[in-house]
Amino acid sequence: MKIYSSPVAPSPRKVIIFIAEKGIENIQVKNLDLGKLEHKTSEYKKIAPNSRVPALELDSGEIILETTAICRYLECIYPEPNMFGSSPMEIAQIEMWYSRVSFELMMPLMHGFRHTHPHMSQLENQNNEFGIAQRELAIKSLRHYDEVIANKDYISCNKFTYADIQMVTSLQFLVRLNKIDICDYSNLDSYINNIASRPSFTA
Ligand SMILES: N[C@@H](CCC(=O)N[C@@H](CS)C(=O)NCC(=O)O)C(=O)O
Repeated sequence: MKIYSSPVAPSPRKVIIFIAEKGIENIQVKNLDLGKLEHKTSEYKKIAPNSRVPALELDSGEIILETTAICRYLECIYPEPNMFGSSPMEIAQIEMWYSRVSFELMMPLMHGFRHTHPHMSQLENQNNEFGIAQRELAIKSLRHYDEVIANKDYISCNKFTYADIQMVTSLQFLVRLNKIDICDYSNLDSYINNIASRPSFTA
């Protein structure tokens, strides 16, 4: 198998962390330079018509796009360690936290960055006013999640799951790009440092 990735991009990083947590060894990493628009070439568009990373290419030549779809596929093939839940309640809890973190925390942070940061002007049809409003929403959400994560090591099920990968990679990447200091959210800061000390996060 081959994973199309990019070293600084948070979406493929989630897959790289997931692969490391699972100890999967038969996936070759092919890095693209997004700054040089290597993901916009006609060659890569044959693999990912939406010009996004990650993309997983199977040995059969079949392609899977979307971070979570790729991780779910890998979880089916390599079930241990389990990261999407085992019991019906665990599966629901992890999905719930993954979705909540994505929509309440990651989305406003992402729009705040994509719509205001000068580096994103070549990739995004920017709307500065929208970006500033999203950044304000993100700050409210950070305050809320700082309380949610107080006295918890993991966001869901008292164990490391895909929801933690989503939460920590998003926060690590997007908070500073919104010129927000994570030290102002001490519970989130401790949580991130704890999760990021896992070997998979330096893979
Ligand atoms: N929903 C997609 C998002 C993928 C995505 O947006 N990837 C970014 C890198 S983190 C990308 O390829 N950006 C290129 C661009 O915006 O042109 C997923 O979860 O895989």
